[in-house]
Amino acid sequence: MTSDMSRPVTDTILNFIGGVYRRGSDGKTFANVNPATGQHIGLVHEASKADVDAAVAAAKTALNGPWGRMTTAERIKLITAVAAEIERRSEDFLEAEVADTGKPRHVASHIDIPRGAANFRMFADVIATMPTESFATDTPDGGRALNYVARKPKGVIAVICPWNFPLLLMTWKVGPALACGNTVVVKPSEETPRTAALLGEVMNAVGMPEGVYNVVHGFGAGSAGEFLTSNKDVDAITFTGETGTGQAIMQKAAIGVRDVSFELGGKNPAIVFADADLDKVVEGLSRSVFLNTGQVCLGTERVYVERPLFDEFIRRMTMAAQAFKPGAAGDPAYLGPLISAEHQEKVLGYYAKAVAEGATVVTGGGVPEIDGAQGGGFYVEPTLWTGLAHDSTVMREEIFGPCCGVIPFDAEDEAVALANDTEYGLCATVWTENLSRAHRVAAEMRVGVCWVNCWFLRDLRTAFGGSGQSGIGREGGVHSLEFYTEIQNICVKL
Ligand code: NAD
Ligand code: 6OD
Repeated sequence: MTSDMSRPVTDTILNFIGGVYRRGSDGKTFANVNPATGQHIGLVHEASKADVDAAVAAAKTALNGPWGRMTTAERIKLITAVAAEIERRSEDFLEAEVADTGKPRHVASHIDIPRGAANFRMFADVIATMPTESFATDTPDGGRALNYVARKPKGVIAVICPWNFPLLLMTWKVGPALACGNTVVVKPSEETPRTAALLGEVMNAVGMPEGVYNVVHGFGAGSAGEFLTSNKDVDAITFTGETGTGQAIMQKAAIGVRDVSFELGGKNPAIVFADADLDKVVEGLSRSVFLNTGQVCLGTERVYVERPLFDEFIRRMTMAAQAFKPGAAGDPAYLGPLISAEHQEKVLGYYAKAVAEGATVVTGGGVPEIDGAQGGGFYVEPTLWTGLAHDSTVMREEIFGPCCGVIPFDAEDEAVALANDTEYGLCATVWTENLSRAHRVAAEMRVGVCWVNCWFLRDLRTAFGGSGQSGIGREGGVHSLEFYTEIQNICVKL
């Protein structure tokens, strides 16, 4: 294996193993593409099986080395320093994230990068204040025993990430994993390797012991993703991505009966009641449908609107959709590209399917005309459909694009039944000014998260995750500690 200390986020994107940047040992590379232009902007060095095994070995060694011997206070200090260093280098992270995803700078600077830092700081705080359980137990001989809980790191955690919020979703796992004393091997998406690589520089800058944080680049099956999940020294796997990929990873996790935490796909509904404040609804849904060009697992792709509000809702949402300008880089109303040509083709396939299934295309439905360098980018128009049957393909399958189908309803129980009629269960939004109805309907939603009169309003202490095929387990606040620690009960006879 050759080592190379050159910057990982220029045109050469390297693996980070045992504190050192490395090319892949078998010399394979793949192109890094800017989705806003379609241009090749870098070369990613793919990790071989030997490289992935070396990363896991480095992570295992670190567990038994200085990292494993540190006090919680020492670890918290380092993790807090990571947060501060991300903030100090926020412009570098911003540049890296925008280059990989093509997303508007204002999205990355308001969401992705600040959350990258917050994910470390928040879990350092959680671990610092976490109580443990204890019981005074009566014993059969009339004496007493003390039962208490010791929380230990689980070991080497594999962190497998998607491309839509690369730094945010990666650090959402790495922050708590490190706070709990584990070490990690991260496999970022092949589409978005830069911020994971850049985080290696941050780790070295703050003096994180080598091997605590490792990054291997590559693809899924037959590549770094599968090499990582197949390595028996990986103690647990945390994954964010498609439900089908989760199923493949679960099969690997079964070998050695390893624990998994999964955040998967969704087909999230919104229910809009006639008593809702339409200004709030349009503001909220134009974010939940179009933010990040619809590439948000929490995004809304099904909207059920109470009939008296339906026409006005469509009129207002159409104006909101048309206000987005695909490709106008720098503008606050800029709608970025989809992540790849392949994803653009998939989304356009659904656009065609919607028409074939009888949809009325209220607005959008195609590829925008864009001049200049961005003409080569992977853009689609923000799109609204009416007239679709509830059981049409487009209303059932996750599209992951800037689009939604809108269906009218007449009664509350009808809306609840329609919203819950899905194999997914990630999130829902409910829009009403009626307080009793808000609580009643929210409680009936079969989802991990239900937002009322808002969307993607995050408090990192809350349980986050999906029901049904949207995931396994919950992360966030103390819930993350359930996954990233092994609980031991110690019983002391007094
Ligand atoms: P994906 O499942 O295609 O890929 C995710 C990661 O898994 C990538 O790093 C990929 O290389 C890796 N991978 C693929 N096959 C693998 C295999 N067999 N073994 C090991 N690793 C493998 O997902 P994506 O296209 O990157 O992301 C979009 C999907 O992610 C959407 O379905 C979206 O809903 C979901 N998502 C869910 C959440 C959530 O919180 N629930 C958040 C973001 C994205
Ligand atoms: O905010 C989070 O913690 C989180 N996991 C967001 C997921 C976004 C999906 O695209």
